[in-house]
Amino acid sequence: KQRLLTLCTLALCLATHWKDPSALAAETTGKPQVSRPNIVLIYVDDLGYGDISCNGATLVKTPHVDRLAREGLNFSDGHSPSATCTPSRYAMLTGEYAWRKKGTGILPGDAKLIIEPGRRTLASTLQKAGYRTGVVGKWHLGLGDDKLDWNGVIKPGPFEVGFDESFIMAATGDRVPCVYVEQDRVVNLDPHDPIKVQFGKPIDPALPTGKSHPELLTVMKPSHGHDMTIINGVSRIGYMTGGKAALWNDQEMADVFTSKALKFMTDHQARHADQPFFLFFSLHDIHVPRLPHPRFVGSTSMGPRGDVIVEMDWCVGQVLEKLAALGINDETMVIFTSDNGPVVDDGYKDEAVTKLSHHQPAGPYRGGKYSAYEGGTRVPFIVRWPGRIQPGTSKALMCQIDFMASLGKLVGQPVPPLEAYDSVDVLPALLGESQAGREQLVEHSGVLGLRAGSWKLIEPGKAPRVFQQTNTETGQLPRPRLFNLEEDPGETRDLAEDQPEKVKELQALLQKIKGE
Ligand code: NG6
Ligand code: CA
Repeated sequence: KQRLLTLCTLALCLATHWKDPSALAAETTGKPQVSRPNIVLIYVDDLGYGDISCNGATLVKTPHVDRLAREGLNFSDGHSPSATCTPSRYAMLTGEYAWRKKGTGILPGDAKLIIEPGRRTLASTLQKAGYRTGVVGKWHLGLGDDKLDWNGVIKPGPFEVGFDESFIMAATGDRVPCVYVEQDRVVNLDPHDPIKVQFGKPIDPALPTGKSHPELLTVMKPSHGHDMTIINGVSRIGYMTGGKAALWNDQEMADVFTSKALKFMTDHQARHADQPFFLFFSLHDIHVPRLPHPRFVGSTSMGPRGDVIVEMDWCVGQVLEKLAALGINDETMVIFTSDNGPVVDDGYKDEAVTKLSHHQPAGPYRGGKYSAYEGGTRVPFIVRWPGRIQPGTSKALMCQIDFMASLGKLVGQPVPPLEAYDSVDVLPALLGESQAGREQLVEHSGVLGLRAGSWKLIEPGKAPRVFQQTNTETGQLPRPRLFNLEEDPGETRDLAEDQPEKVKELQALLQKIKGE
C-alpha cells in the first residue's frame, strides 16, 4: 500500500511538473501555441558584439536589429563556436566542435565539402521534423569532392547535408570564385567561357593580378594579402579565369541575397504553407571587401565598415517586413547572430581603421576575430519569437553549437547525443524560461579557451601577442591564462599566477572535454 501511495504521489508530481512547456507559455502569453515555428537564422559575417546600437554602438544605428532585441531576448553571453568562419559554421551545423576535426579551418574557395554527405545536421534534423529548409548567402563549408568541376553539377553541397533549396556563394567575398551557385549550378554561366579556379599558384602567370598591376585596382586596394585575381576592380584571394557573365556585382550582393531570402519565404507560404520552414540566411556583410550598395555609402561617419553595418541592418528589416506581410510573425522564430567577432582591417584599405573613432566593435570585450579573448566569439545573439518568447535580456552562457540539440528538442526531433556530440539542449534558456545556459563552453581560436562559471582559462599558445596585420590581440601567451569574467569582463587581470589550483582544475576539465 505504501508503495502504491508513493507511486501515486510520483505520478501526480510528474503530471504537474511535466507540463508541456509550450502549453505553459500559451497560458502565460495567451497566444496560440506553436511547437514548430518557422525558423529564420540570420547569420551575419564578422559582426562584433558592439557593432549594433542595441548593444551600445552610437556611431552606427541599427534600428531593425534593435527592434529584434526589443521584441525578443538579447543574450549578452552568446557565442559563435569559433573565432573564424568555417569552424563556426561547421560546428553550428553539425553540433561537433570544429577543433575535433582536421580540415575545418578557414577554407580556400575550391575546398571540397567538409561535412560528410548524409551526416545529421541542424538542417537535416529540421527536415526530419517536417521543415522545408533553405540556405541563402555565404556557405564557406566547401563544395563538391575531388572531381569538382565548376562548369557542371556542383555536388555534394547543401542538398546533401539537409537543405532543400540553396542560393549561395561558395566561400567568401574576398576569394574566388566570385559567382553565385543556385541549387547545384553556377548562375549565368556561359558554357563557352568556362570557369577555372585555383589556389596556390596562378592559372596563367601572364594575367594581371593585384600584385603585378595595382593600377587596375580601381575600386579597392588590399592592405595585406588579397593581391591575386582582379575582379570588379578588387583583387582577391586565389586565381580564377573565365565565367565573365557569371561574376557577381559586389555592390548588389546584399540586395541579391536578400531578395532570394524573401523569395524563399514567399514561395514557401504560397506552396507549402502547411509545413514550417527553416531559412539559414547567411549574409556576406560585414566581411571584406566592404562594398555597400551606393544608397548606403556615407550613411555613417565610419566609412565602408560602418556603411555595411547599415546595409546589414536593412537586410534584417526586409526579413522582418516580409514576415509581417506574410502574417507569420507570431509563429516565426528569428535568430540573429554572427559567425565570429569583429575585425577592423581584414586586408583592404577601406578606412575602417582611420574612421573608427571611438566605436568599439567588440563592445566591452577584449580582442576580436582570430582572438582567444572574449571578443573572438562573444557575438550579437538575439532570439525573437513573439508567439512564445517574452522580450528581455539574458546572461545565460549560450553557443550556436547548441541550436541542433535545442531546436531538435523544440520540434520533437531530439538529437541522439552521439550524432551531435557537443550540442547541448539549452532550450529553456533559448526561450527565456531559464537563465541557466551551458555549464561550460570551449571557445576556439588559434588555441582553446574554457569557460566555466565565472572563470575562463586560455591554453598556452605560440602566436605573437598581437597579429600585426589585423592588429588583433591574440590572447595567447606561452603559459596558461586565467580570468574571472564576473569581476573582469574585459580580461585585463590575469589571475593564473595567483590561482594555480583553479588553473589546474580547469585544465583537467578541458582535457576531459578534449577526450585526452
Ligand atoms: C583570412 C583573410 C581574411 C579573411 C579570413 C576569412 C588574408 C590575409 N586574410 O585568411 O581577409 O578572408 O581569411 O574570414 O587573406 S572568415 O570570416 O571567412 O573566417
Ligand atoms: Ca566570419
